[in-house]
Amino acid sequence: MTENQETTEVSEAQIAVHWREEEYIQPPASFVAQANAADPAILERFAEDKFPECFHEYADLLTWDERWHTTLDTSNPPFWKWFVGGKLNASYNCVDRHAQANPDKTAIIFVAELESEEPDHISYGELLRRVNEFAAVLRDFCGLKAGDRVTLHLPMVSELAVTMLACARLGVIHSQVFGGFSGHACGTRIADSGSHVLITMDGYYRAGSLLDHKEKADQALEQAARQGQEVDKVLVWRRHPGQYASAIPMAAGRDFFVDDLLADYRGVTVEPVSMDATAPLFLMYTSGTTGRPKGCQHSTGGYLAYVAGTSKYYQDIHPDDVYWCMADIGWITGHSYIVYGPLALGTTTVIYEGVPNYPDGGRPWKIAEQLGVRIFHTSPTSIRMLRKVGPEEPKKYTYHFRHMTTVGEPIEPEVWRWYHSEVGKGEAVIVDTWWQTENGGFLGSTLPALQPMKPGSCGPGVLGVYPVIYDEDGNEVPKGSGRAGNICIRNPWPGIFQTIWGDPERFVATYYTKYNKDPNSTDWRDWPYFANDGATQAADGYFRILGRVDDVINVAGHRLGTKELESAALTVPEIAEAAAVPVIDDIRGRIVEMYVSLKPGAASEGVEAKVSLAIETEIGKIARPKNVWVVPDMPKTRSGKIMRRVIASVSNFADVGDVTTLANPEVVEGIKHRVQSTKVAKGELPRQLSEAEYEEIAKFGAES
Ligand code: 6R9
Repeated sequence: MTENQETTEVSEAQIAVHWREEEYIQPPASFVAQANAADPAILERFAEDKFPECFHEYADLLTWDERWHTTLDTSNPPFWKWFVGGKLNASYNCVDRHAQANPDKTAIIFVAELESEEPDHISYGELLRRVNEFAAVLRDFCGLKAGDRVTLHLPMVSELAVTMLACARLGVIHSQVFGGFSGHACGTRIADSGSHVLITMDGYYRAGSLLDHKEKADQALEQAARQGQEVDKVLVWRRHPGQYASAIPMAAGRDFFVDDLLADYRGVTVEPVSMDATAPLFLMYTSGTTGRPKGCQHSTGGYLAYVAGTSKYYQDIHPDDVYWCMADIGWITGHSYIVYGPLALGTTTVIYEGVPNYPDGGRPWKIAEQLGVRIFHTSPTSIRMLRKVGPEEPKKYTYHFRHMTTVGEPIEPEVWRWYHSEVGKGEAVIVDTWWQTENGGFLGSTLPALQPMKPGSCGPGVLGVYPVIYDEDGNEVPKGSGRAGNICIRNPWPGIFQTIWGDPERFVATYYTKYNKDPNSTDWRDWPYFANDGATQAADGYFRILGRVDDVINVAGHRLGTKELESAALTVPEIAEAAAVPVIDDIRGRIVEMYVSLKPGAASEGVEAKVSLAIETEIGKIARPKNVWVVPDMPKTRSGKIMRRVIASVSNFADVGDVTTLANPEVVEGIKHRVQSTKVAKGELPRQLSEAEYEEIAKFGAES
């Protein structure tokens, strides 16, 4: 590692960054007046010299059976332990204590996709009853106990939250696999976690139809068995108790309807098991660019404290709010900011079953109006989609958001402004929250009443989290330098995952080895967390996330971030979504190719030229795309992230790989046909890719 920061050589981590500075936007006075974090003294309380004790403020939001004796134990780096000696139960904290204080208050509002089904308001008292009874099934019928793992493969229904909380009540480690994932993907995760019980549902509504979900359970069990894992019991919730939505028969002695089982456990109560703060609460699998999915293991005390604290200060949740996060509980965002954070604070959280545009692009705003939602949380991809299918829809409804969140990928300033002015009606603050499955909760965000918004930037590190940007050699990239590098977190925080389930070496190698200063040190300062994201930091300390470090296109030695290319494309008014991918080029190494989709009704005439010009103007000639493909829809993951590796493969005539986990696998063939036949006609014939090139394309911007 070199001390010299004035090096004239451009290192690998330094991406040419062409972002323009955006303007600040101040929160409305009405927001500031009521915000949970309105006094700047909070920044002092979480200043670096107060670390790690500053996090007592988060832990004190919870009810502990026993208080911790050590806030942060660093004796076995980087396996940090938070609140050691403390004991608590997550289900008690999310349910019992609110049910005792306020039994009739609504905990969950379940909104079915079909509008003919009335929203189900579940009070804290009712939730407590449901959680107890299902915990009794898990304990007495399934024989589950603290430390066992259970795989959940559930859609967006209130039963998912009940199941998670029932597991937590027993100290059983839940591993929810996103409902949209295949049986195969579920089976792999069953095997990896060593689950003997699978909890699923017969069917659920998506885009207007009742999908058969139970069929995936049978596929999952076959796959798990191939990997040596036998499952003894499959518990099947029924979307409509008493009816069966699946064509797949129930296997006698193995598959059980939950509503049948519950009949034997009416009114049974289960004492919450007092768990060590460091006991695992759940696993959440995330996919990296290579290798098998990583089971991120999250702790009980540190995690719950962290999501409660960040929900309070960053989501500005008050107990009397109706709060709606439109993510899926099958992703970390849903675990932290639909279930655990909001319920720990005793608020009302909305669970919506379906797609945002069913039956039309006004549905979210209609739900918001009906339920009186004040805090709304979603992703750039949903915002772009809703802007595309219903730009005028928000105006038609009389909801009033006070606070809005964006999470999951960088948001283009153009899209941010639509979110702010149209969805938020100029009345709501926005937090752009940067974090990862591994992190438990937010890492980068503005504190909404105290730090102004800046479109496209997530803001500074959150309270008690100290990010830094390093170049490839571990030199700090100074703020305001205009250079990008690898964003790291200098210190541990309570929400950080404990390990990768069953693979501690990979945990260390993926996140800590790169910037570790001394493998023998037990000082956390020697163990920065490497987030695997690229970023820049403006002079004001705000970070702008460029995406995964491998989302970079190197054109003749100029490293271009996909996000800046896409942002430039989005300045063209007709464009709804844009994705940049590399094409192997013998002269320039890589060249940029753009895929764009249009807003409804927008004329496609001349769009290619406009996109090229926008990129040339915003970034430079070097970035000018070889082709701009106008496509009806981008291939996307179920969590809405554009699968750049799929279109990159199309552009390079490489195998598109497994597309079964896509939300819309059907779009791929059409895109492929159009792009490749046009290229052949233009004489842009492919050449054989080398193995390394092939791998680069096949994993370009890989997400899942
Ligand atoms: C919470 C979540 C993590 C990756 C992360 C980064 C990207 C998330 C972002 C963002 C820019 C934001 N990401 N939030 N990029 N701005 N506000 O999304 O977790 O599914 O694990 O994804 O998403 O690249 O590394 P996960």
